[in-house]
Amino acid sequence: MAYKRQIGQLPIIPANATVHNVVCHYCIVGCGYKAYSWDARYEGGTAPGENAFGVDLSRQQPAETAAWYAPSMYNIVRQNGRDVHIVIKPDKACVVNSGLGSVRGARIAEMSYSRQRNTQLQRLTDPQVWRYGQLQPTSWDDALDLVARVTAAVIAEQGEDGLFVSAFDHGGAGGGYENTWGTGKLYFGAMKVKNIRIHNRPAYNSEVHGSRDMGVGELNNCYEDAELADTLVAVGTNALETQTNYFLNHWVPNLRGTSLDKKKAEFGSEPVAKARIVIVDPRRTVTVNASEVEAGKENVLHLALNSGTDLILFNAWLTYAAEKGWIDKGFIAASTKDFDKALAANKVSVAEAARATGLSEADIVKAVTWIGEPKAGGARRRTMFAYEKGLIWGNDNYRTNQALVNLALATGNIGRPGGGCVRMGGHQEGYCRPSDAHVGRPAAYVDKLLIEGKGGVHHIWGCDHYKTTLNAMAFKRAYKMRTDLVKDAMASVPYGDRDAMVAAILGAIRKGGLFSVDVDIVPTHIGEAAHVMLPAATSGEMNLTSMNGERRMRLTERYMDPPGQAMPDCLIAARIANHMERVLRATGKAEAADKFKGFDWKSEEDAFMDGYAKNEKGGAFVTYDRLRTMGTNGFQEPATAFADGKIVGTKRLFADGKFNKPDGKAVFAETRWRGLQAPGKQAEKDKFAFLINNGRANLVWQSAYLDVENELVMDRWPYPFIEMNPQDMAELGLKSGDLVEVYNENGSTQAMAYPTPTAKRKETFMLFGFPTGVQGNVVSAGVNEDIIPNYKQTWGNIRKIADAPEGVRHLTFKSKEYPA
Ligand SMILES: Nc1nc2c(c(=O)[nH]1)N[C@H]1C(S)=C(S)[C@@H](COP(=O)(O)OP(=O)(O)OC[C@H]3O[C@@H](n4cnc5c(=O)[nH]c(N)nc54)[C@H](O)[C@@H]3O)O[C@H]1N2
Ligand SMILES: Nc1nc2c(c(=O)[nH]1)N[C@H]1C(S)=C(S)[C@@H](COP(=O)(O)OP(=O)(O)OC[C@H]3O[C@@H](n4cnc5c(=O)[nH]c(N)nc54)[C@H](O)[C@@H]3O)O[C@H]1N2
Ligand code: SF4
Ligand SMILES: [Mo]
Repeated sequence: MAYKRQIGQLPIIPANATVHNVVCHYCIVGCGYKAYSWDARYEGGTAPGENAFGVDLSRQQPAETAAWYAPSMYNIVRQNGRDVHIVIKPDKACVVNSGLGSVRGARIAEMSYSRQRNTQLQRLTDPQVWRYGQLQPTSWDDALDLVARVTAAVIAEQGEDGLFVSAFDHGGAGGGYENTWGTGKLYFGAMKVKNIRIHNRPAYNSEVHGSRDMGVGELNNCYEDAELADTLVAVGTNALETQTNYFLNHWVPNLRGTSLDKKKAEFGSEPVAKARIVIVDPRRTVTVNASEVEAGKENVLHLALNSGTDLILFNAWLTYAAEKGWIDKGFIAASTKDFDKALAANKVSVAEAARATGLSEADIVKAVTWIGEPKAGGARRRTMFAYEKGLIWGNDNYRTNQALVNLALATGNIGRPGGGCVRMGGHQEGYCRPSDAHVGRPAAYVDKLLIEGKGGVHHIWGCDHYKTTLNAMAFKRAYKMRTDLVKDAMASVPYGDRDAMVAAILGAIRKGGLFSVDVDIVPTHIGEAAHVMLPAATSGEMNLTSMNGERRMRLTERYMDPPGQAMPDCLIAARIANHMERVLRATGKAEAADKFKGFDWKSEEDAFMDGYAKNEKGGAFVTYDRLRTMGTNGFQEPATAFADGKIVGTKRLFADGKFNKPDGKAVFAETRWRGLQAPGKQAEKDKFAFLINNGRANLVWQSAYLDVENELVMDRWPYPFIEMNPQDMAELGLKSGDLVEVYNENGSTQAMAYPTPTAKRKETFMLFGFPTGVQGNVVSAGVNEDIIPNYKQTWGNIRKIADAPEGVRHLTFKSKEYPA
């Protein structure tokens, strides 16, 4: 029984509704939306002059009309203290999505805080502190005084290395240029914090050091390149589910052949045809299915390689392409270095690669032929390489990333139309911080240090390690023990006696305790351990800038009030700085106090002007006002000028053949294959029966922090699914929907068995980061030399826990694929 919204009628958007620019705050794609709002006491009419669409709504509208919205796009929220109707619908004029929504983005409105319609009432409204055995509401000044006093005391005793930080580094909700600058100025400007980690990995590093060290920034093309390419190569990205409208609006036209006119216009006499696609992924995804339906099976090559063996495949492709002469000699000579050296070091035969990957030699050759063989008349084939978490969180991240960039450079595909070697992306981007050079490389393995009892105070910004980190079970065990020590100490003194309270907390910290401050928008799982919870405002409740996967920067305008006392993260960071300054000055530390000056921002715009405008390349051309007029199309970073009332951007990086190196030359890398690289992974594979591959599903956004309060999502996925081959299920005595335990030496978790006939024997795929079953519990602590986690290569055993529970019995276990 599917969930149905009990809505019979929706209000008509009046002609005079207020319109705000919105960028969907979920995934990297950053689809354009418009928020229409108007006073809750009235609505528009059906006459063309009475509604925002300017059409006669008393008549049946045509298919695919834009004069329409769905119940999920509607809510009643507060705006400047008044109730307003709000409709947040995809913007047809946005070049990113051309009016498409997705099963996530089309729910922005119903995922907003509304006391009137009881949505997202879980949102944090007031600062909370641990008092009398539980979290209790308080004022900002009271909460921040405690945070500043404990933080200053820990620093006095342990130095700045005693302050541990976990922080988002991205755009969209829980990020944006304003908020990365706010947190960055606090921890890297006022302080030089070294024990800091990013929201999705246990250290402060890059997901793509490999590409960057070669001089190749990772978001180097534009979405249009996917419409122009002859061949698309997708590595470890399930784009239909995870970069949905990028795939639907820019890949599918090329797969269908409907972007041929664009190709002809761009390439003149060069032969063009609809795209072929090579998909490298150990499992058959719905992206493979969709590509086959749209392009025809003959144009899709799914390489279902053994988990973690991408590197040797890419080396074999490079070797083969070079032998065949399918390389761009002119480009290699003019714009790169060390090609011959890398080629010699990385030499791998097709036969060797076939053995390691489990693929057929014929398929390996077919793929590289699609990638590199010149077109009729000798024109260079245009190939776009795209990768995401199957590579980034995969075996030997650094070298695998480099091996793919090697191939893209060798075939002359970076900086040119129809090319690119790019991350598909996760969240939007919005990174703007003072230098992180003091962190060093490799950066501190923060989770490990926390487990070992290091540090005295932990500030957490918009991440929930209890659901999303690696080695999560060990992390939670240690974290709970350490924070419980502090809670027990806090219970021993009256809360109002601040001196005694700080002394008690410090006493517990000396015994191994940890004081935890969590800045979030909802109660988190790690927040169960927190002593202070601070309520953040999120996208739409503040003005927020970010860029998408083609560096397209936009401003999401504030269209509603934040809940209660919630504030933008940048202003929370500023208020922490203010309190640090005050506390330090009061204790006679004037010099230390002075470092916390410069946080007198009154609004997020102040933070933007202090951060982005002064520090980012092209930032001087960008203001809120200018972004507002650029609407949902914005411009592509970096900005290069402001002319004729518009910010001028950059369509592709490296179009001039100059890369991010002092001499402008990209450097080929030596990327020898070394098997499963992270310590302990091979032994885990040898010991346990099942691959526990893991990742995302279309319906669910990240750790389901908002979805937990959404019936549509929780009705479909009350427990995380684990896709299993039906024969494996039969051998374990499992029926559809039965609950299983997944376990290994790292820990255990649970999931709901989802029969998947296309799944390979002994290879499962589990939804990651889910509140009712955390896949990270069974992911080992093994990382690469830059402390990049290896979530995807995990092996474990599976056993039945129980028959499908009540909440599961009504679910369908049909195939997720759609027929041709
Ligand atoms: N096993 C396994 N683990 C993984 C991965 C995997 O593939 N497999 N993937 C990794 C990846 S790529 C990622 S990105 C991470 C995600 O890991 P996390 O970043 O820890 O999880 P999220 O659910 O994205 O969001 C974290 C929190 O941000 C809060 N939040 C949202 N908006 C705001 C805001 O405006 N301000 C503040 N202060 N908080 C806000 C949410 O309420 C939520 O509690 O997981 C990583 N972990
Ligand atoms: N619906 C939805 N969309 C999202 C998100 C979400 O939570 N929900 N999160 C966003 C974020 S933060 C991120 S980082 C992105 C992630 O976007 P993706 O990387 O596309 O998502 P994942 O499902 O984590 O992993 C992609 C694929 O990697 C494959 N894989 C596993 N092991 C290997 C391997 O050894 N080699 C190769 N080649 N592939 C392998 C998996 O089978 C999986 O199909 O999605 C973003 N978009
Ligand atoms: S594809 Fe991504 S950005 Fe676009 S609507 Fe969906 S979740 Fe939002
Ligand atoms: Mo991510």
